[in-house]
Amino acid sequence: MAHPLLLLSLPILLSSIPASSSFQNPADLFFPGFRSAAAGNITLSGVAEIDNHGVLHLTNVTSRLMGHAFYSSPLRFKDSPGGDVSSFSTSFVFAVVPEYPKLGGHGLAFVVSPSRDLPGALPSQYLGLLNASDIGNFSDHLFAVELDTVQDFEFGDINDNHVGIDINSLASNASAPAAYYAAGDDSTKLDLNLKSGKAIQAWIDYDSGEKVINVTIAPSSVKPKRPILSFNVDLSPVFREFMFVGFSASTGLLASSHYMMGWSFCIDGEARALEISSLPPLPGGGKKHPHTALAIGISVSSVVLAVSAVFLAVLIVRTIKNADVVEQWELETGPHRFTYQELKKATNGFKEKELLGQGGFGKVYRGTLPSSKIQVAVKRISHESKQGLREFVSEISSIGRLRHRNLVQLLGWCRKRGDLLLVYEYMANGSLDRYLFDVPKPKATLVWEQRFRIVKGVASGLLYLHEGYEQVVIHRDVKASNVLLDDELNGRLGDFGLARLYDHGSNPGTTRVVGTLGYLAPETPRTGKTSMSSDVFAFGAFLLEVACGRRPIEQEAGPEELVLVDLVWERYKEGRVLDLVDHKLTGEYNEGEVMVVLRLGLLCSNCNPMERPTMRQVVRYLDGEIDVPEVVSGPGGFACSKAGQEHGFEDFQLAYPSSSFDRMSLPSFVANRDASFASFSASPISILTGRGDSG
Ligand SMILES: *[C@@H]1O[C@H](CO)[C@@H](O)[C@H](O)[C@H]1NC(C)=O
Ligand SMILES: *[C@@H]1O[C@H](CO)[C@@H](O)[C@H](O)[C@H]1NC(C)=O
Ligand SMILES: *[C@@H]1O[C@H](CO)[C@@H](O)[C@H](O)[C@H]1NC(C)=O
Ligand SMILES: *[C@@H]1O[C@H](CO)[C@@H](O)[C@H](O)[C@H]1NC(C)=O
Ligand SMILES: *[C@@H]1O[C@H](CO)[C@@H](O)[C@H](O)[C@H]1NC(C)=O
Ligand SMILES: *[C@@H]1O[C@H](CO)[C@@H](O)[C@H](O)[C@H]1NC(C)=O
Ligand SMILES: CC(=O)N[C@H]1CO[C@H](CO)[C@@H](O)[C@@H]1O
Repeated sequence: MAHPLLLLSLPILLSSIPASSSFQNPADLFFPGFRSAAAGNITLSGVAEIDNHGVLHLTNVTSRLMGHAFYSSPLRFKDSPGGDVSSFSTSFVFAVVPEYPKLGGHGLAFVVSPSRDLPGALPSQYLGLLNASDIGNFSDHLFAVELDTVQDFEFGDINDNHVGIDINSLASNASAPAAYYAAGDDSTKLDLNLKSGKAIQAWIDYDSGEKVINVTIAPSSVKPKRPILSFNVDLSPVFREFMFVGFSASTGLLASSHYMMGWSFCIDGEARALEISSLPPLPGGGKKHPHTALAIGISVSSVVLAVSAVFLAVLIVRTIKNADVVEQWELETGPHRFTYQELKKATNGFKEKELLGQGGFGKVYRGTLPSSKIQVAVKRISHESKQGLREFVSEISSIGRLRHRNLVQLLGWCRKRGDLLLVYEYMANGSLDRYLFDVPKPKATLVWEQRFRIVKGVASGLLYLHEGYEQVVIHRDVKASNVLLDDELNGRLGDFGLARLYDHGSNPGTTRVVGTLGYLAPETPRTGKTSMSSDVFAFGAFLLEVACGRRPIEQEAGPEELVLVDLVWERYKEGRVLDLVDHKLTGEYNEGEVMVVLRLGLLCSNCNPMERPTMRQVVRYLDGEIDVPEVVSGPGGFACSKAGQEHGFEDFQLAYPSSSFDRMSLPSFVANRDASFASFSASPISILTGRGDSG
């Protein structure tokens, strides 16, 4: 029913019609897919593209991208430049497919903007909409509804799965966790995961009379009656008379593919209904993400189960005496069981000549698989190793299913009597420590750009272990000698022999302490527990060794220079921390990046696990998305000395001081009851070195 006031204003409305119709402005857009005909009316910029099926790809999973897609013509939102914004309504169907199931990057937005290419905009947390200098400026005239899958503290994001209304800024004026109300039931709110990889429909409605904007999302084409976000705002000062409408999406160091399958938009009316089932299908058939599909649940408590499962598998495989020819595709689908003959042939009978390294629990040989000619590294776990079987089971059940470009992939395994053999991807350039340390002569020196890229890669690999997998995976032995370099010099974390899994949210089990001197978090020997923050501690030591080109603990150096983190902190306080930067870089480095790495190294080395950043934050610092805070307290500031004095280290054992790829490392070190604890200093690392003579 028309409001009397509306009837009164009818003549005015009528008089304005010729003007708008002469502009040939179709205010009723309908794109059930973006097939070639419709695509003619869409302007793409950035990496956005439309595929053969008519799906709009705003971004793929490459880092730091942005994509824009706008309706090519501006739309008239006001009758006159100073007038009120008309009501409008839009609906669209999108999908966010993250590279790793739980880590989105970064998000997408419906945008109303004075321009259709958003000049100067940045990717990552800026969503391709604005940049650091024009943010919050009223003259941007930017309105957006964001579907954000990363929590940006800078912009006060509520979580990593939310919808928000943004006006000239990315600090949302209103936001809500992604969810929807059940159809026909306004009181039951159901969670909705934006980065589920599945099609989600969104509706945005602005009522010019009520001056309210409503945002509704749902996993189907049935529009819930109640919106998830309702915000009272008069958009008239924000909009110009003519504005462009469209979408923007961006990726950061972490990335998602952002897809748009259909879109409708209408001024002064309701956007036409879209039916998900009649839209072009999601690329990849909306299949579950391969990383998810590969993942199976393993918890510490089920290790027993896993042991028996592996025995059973071994038994079954043994009885099936097939030829066992390895095809390329088999290597891509998961760990494969090799025959002993194959691996013997591959490594020339485990010749010394093929030996790549020797570590805590076995020798590593270079090999070439006879069937596929693929180069591999074969780790042979010796019969004597008590750990042998346990490590073996742990490795197969965990790392075989972990996949990330910064992890060394386990390709397969074999068991022959007491010998356990693990087959890994071959890393052409060996382990990182060979390039960093003077003793023995470094293989070659890596320039700063290479080092920084390796550090960022390892951080993202470790973040994947912590947050990207079904379970939290604690690496437990992060260090330069466990970082391997592939032929493109990408840093890859290897040696997951120490990894243990525990379910997200549950307490890490108390296990025998393993790790390497100098990388071991102070709370680990105290509590006997390893956690994500103890990995972060080791990562801090790793950062410092990469920047300074020295080991966390140097045996031969003078007593006051023994502990790298203490030394860095001393110099940092004196304002001359750059003196410690690896002299092999001959002063050629990006000072800003080096400072980020050094500061972050100090932050991660904090004695108090609560003070350390998470790997997710570490990745963001390294990516430059947020500034690393000034380090104001020393890493040992939190009464570390107590750690050692209150508890004996009786059962404390550093089992594997060197990696299997690493010939040169600190001597094996086993603590004993007789060790003197009297001379503990404030740093936990010096506590450990205090007993170094026992090793
Ligand atoms: C663009 O939109 C106009 C108006 O809706 C329509 O007539 C025209 O066919 C469209 N062009 C293409 C190439 O789809
Ligand atoms: C993503 O798109 C960019 C630009 O079109 C391209 O260079 C890159 O190779 C693509 N990445 C993937 C993983 O397809
Ligand atoms: C930010 O974007 C504006 C356009 O909105 C552009 O003029 C400016 O140069 C950009 N600033 C930077 C630092 O890129
Ligand atoms: C806002 O942007 C305008 C035009 O780009 C510029 O002249 C003005 O200085 C900016 N205001 C602020 C507060 O940055
Ligand atoms: C929306 O947020 C921006 C930036 O935080 C602020 O400048 C603006 O006043 C807010 N607008 C409304 C209507 O709340
Ligand atoms: C917005 O949502 C409220 C309910 O929260 C509803 O009363 C109102 O009609 C809606 N407005 C529009 C334009 O959808
Ligand atoms: C620095 C270095 O040794 N780079 C090598 C990494 O591996 C590739 C491929 O084997 C070599 O070409 C590089 O020289």
